[in-house]
Amino acid sequence: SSPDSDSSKPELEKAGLLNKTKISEGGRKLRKNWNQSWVVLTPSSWKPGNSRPESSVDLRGAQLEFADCLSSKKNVFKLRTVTGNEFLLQSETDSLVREWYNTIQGAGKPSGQR
Ligand code: I3P
Repeated sequence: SSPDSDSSKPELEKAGLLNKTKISEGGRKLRKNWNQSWVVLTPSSWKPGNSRPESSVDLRGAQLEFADCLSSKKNVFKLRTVTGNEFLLQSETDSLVREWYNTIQGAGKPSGQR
């Protein structure tokens, strides 16, 4: 194994800029407020050290679907958590959105099903 796989360090799986808006909270519809966000995907064992996430989302059991019909923007997908919170995520870069979709899709499943 490489020096990078030092188990004392949290393993960062993916990070980048995406446009994000929350569209519902516990099943209740919210008014869209698109913002560019720095999105970091981390293992569930991860604990914030010096970084202070503005918000975090538990992806276990989350459902994803492409949802261009829910926005005037292109490359939009919807993330729905088991608690009924819904987010739209978007980027102008098609390939980037597909990468995030696939990575989040894998992260929300039990490891045997990825
Ligand atoms: C919303 C804003 C959003 C837009 C949304 C509008 O207006 O323009 O960007 O979503 O469309 O309602 P406001 O700023 O007055 O709240 P998209 O960019 O995703 O299209 P929607 O109501 O059709 O979702």
